[in-house]
Amino acid sequence: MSLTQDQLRHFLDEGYVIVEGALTGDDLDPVISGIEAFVDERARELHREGLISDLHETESFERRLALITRENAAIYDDIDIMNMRAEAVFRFLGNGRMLDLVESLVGPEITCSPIQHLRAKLPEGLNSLPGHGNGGGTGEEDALAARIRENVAPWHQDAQVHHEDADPVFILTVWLPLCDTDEENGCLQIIPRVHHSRTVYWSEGFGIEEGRLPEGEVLSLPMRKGDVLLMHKLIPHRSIPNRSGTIRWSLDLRYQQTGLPTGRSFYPNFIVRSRRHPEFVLSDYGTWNRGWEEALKVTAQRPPRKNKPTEPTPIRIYG
Ligand SMILES: O=C(O)CCC(=O)C(=O)O
Repeated sequence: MSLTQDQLRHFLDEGYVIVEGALTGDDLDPVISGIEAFVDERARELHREGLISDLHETESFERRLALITRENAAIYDDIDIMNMRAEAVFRFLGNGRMLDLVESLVGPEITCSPIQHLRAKLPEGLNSLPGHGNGGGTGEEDALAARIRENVAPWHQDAQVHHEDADPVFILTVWLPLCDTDEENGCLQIIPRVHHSRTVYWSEGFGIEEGRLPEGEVLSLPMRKGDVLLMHKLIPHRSIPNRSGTIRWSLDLRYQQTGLPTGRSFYPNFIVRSRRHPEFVLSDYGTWNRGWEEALKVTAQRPPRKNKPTEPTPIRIYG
């Protein structure tokens, strides 16, 4: 379903809208099964190689990877979309129900941006969760604590995460949890309405220090599995620590009008919907998979943006 007039108005006024219950088990279960299969296969490899002592195979989707990561972070390190490259996730990037919402804002010619992440947001207290294997007060424990801290996104606008060529492009963020999320397990927080000022609030290049945040109320966005958040790229947002005992799984994807720069020219984008040229829609998983494989061979580390202002920058966005 397209956005309703009220939802459209909410997005235009507030810079975001949550569409409750937009997705069902039919949409999300294959994604979760794809991730579970990846975790299971890799866990068995690590176990065979003696790198983990317990498969944790009876644990839930929200706990298993956390317990494995406590012993060995190799699977966690590869969990992001472009590293894992699960076919189920590729299929989901073109999910019709999600794209109907996206089309309301981006139009009928839609490209999937390579700025896309699967996040397994680990529990802050992972080392003290009951169960087998932990960092044991060693350097490994410190490394794990550092990984958990990295997983808490600081205040930023998504306009800060792409290169200069996409500054004028309207890129829509689509954020969705794969489990219910709230303030306990690290939901998103945003400052609504900031997009009206058409400014990127840089601090030392990326992120926004608390003292430099634009004024406005901070809203926590608890969401249920199946809800979808659509967000303007100028809305400041962050995620808060995960104080629960389970992983907060989520996807953050970006879509834009076809033919415009993505701000990540070195990584593959692809057409997910075209009313004018449906034959250009990429439905071949192998092409997508190889595209990322080749791109990551050439550019394993994303090069930083050259022009990283430290002062707020007025911005003109077309479309
Ligand atoms: O999911 C999170 O924890 C952070 C997501 C985020 O910052 C983003 O989508 O830009």
